[in-house]
Amino acid sequence: MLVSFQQLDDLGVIRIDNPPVNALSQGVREGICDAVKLAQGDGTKAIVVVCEGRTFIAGADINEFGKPMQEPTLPQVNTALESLTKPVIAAIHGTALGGGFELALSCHYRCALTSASVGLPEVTLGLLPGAGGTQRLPRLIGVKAALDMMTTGKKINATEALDLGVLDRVFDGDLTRCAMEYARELITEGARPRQIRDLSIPNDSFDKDSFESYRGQLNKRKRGQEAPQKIVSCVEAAMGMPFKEGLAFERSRFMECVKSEQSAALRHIFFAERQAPRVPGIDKSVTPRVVQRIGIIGAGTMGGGIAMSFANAGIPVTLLDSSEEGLEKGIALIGKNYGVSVSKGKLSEHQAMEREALITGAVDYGKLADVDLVIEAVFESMDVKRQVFSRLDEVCKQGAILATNTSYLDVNEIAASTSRPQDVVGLHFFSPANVMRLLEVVKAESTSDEVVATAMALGKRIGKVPVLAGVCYGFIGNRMLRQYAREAQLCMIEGAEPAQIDSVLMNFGMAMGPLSVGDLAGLDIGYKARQALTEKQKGDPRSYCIADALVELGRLGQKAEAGYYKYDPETRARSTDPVVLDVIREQARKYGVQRRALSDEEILNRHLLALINEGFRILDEGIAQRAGDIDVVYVHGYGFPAYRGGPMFYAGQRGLVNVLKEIERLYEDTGEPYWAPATLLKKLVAEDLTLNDWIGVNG
Ligand code: 3H9
Repeated sequence: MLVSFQQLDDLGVIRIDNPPVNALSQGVREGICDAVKLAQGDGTKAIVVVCEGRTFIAGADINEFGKPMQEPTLPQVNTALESLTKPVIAAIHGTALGGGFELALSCHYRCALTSASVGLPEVTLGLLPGAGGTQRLPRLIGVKAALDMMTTGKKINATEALDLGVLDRVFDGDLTRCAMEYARELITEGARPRQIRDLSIPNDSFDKDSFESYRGQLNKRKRGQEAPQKIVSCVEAAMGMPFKEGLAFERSRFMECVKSEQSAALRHIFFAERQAPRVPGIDKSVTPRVVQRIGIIGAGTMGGGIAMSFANAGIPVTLLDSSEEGLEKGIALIGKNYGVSVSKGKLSEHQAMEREALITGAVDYGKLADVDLVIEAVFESMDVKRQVFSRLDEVCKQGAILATNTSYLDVNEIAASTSRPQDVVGLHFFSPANVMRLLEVVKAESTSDEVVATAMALGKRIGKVPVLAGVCYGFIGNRMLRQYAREAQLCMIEGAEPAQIDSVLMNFGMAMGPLSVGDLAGLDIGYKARQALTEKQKGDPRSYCIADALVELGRLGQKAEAGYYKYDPETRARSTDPVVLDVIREQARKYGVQRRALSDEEILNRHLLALINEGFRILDEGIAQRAGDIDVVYVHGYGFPAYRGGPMFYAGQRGLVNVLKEIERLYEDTGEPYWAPATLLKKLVAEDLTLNDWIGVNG
């Protein structure tokens, strides 16, 4: 039974039981309405609302969005609860999120376990709180605090909620018992139903200018997103309209959001993230290995960041470097990074110390004898990697997993340098590794299912989104990036300035433009990698000649204060550099490229279509398990705007027929093999299928 009502002496208990997270499906909403009717009619003096399982209600049922809405709606449920004529107390454990928190706000009193938290994460789904949250929360805690909670979507813990006045009581122990005691206390005191809708927001708490400036900040913080601005409008309405009208205003903005492409995209990412760690081919009987201690080889920026990821999850790490000096530098950088987190208030001194203490330095491979999993993060050279892995093969215990953080190299070849290729896997972290959520788990030919299952489980344990990838040059993310980066170079040599290219992609919503990314990472990295390739492997010289010429001029990017842009040494502000424009023109002359003006539309299309076409190939070859995995890779590893759902979802939104037509046109215009439309894309269009249909067919 999804919802039950029970009378216990003078108290009524509404109990919700809809695993896994008590989402407010239609059945739950109906059940609550029925329970409210019973509660109103019986002889009880107060009503307690509790949930079974691991959490209070985690929100509306996200699966229902995009389908026809069924009554009773959540605002109707909340109005019914709020209108009860005896005190209603929400008893919260786990997380009361979204519609779940809004339901709690419709109760007259709120109590919670100290371990609980509350929040309105709708904005992360391209939505706004649509069941009275935008109207009730500002009445309860004031405009600024309510706006901050709703536009960031961040949860607050029970103590903060108590301080803000969101909760009336917190306790440890048995929640239902404590909540019932609290309810009896309220009855004894003669407490009345306390409806938030009757509270008023002081008129002077936020004026027109404050709203304008808040909107301006949001334009930067939530660039391109519609829901945050609508949240501000709803709160303005809460200040200017009677409650009922405010609710109607909120409802219509909410419905606009539900129907928006942005929300569809963010909901797609929500489910894709949760699906990504699942590997259908692995038998259910396969259990992940126990991982208690990690070894990391290479104390550089990457190795240090990986070490922090594990320490942050409470897992001890042995960080090994080939030199004492390298190790000291690496450990010092980790200390500095934790220091920054403390100074920003993200960690307490104590937490930072605890985490640092979990990382032990070593220069002797013997110290890795007992680790359960070791990750190599050394220089990107097959010779070096092979040496490291044969050494690991000698020192690591049987059953230890040997992982490489390589970005491009062949994991099969690395595995072959050990006597236990079944235990070798790629664990590709993204820089900065302690921040970026993506983890590509690269399955080589011999990698065992048990090792893949362990890597997926471990990735989740350290808060990453693990995505399975097959072996190929660059796996999923970097293989696609190559196509995208090529278009940036070609657009430049054909006539666009770096600033135009970057601003087109920023306006689309990318976290950074491709050329700014190059400057940040350092242009020497790609340069060095190219030096190791043959002319044939390097491909069309027009796709790297400008980058090479800049490096040869010492323009290595931000660290040299000069790359595609020049950088102010004090402020690091970037500006266009005429020297770069000269370099571009010179390279165009050298390769006989006739320069012309490129439209923003052309630049955007070429970059996105290059990603999409390669994405289809990757899917067809089985390098990625599903289109959603590719989207997760691009959103969490490459700054693709989540509100556009990732490149594959975006392709679907544009219509696969249109995408194919545009790629065919580029192929016709250029004759370049990389613009040959991907076979899978052609097949889907020919059979009038969507990417979802294809996944359905191929499991
Ligand atoms: C809303 O409330 C709108 C209202 O303002 C207005 C309405 C009119 N619905 O994350 P997990 C599934 S918008 C459906 O792995 P955890 C999830 O897909 C909503 N399903 O667990 C997964 O399924 P599966 C606002 C949901 O312990 C399973 O539950 N609320 C929902 O790591 C376990 O999830 C939110 O945005 C849902 N609402 O984290 C909260 N939530 O096993 C979204 C979860 O088949 N949820 N599922 O893959 C969360 O943030 C996390 O799930 C939570 C638990 C913190 C609750």
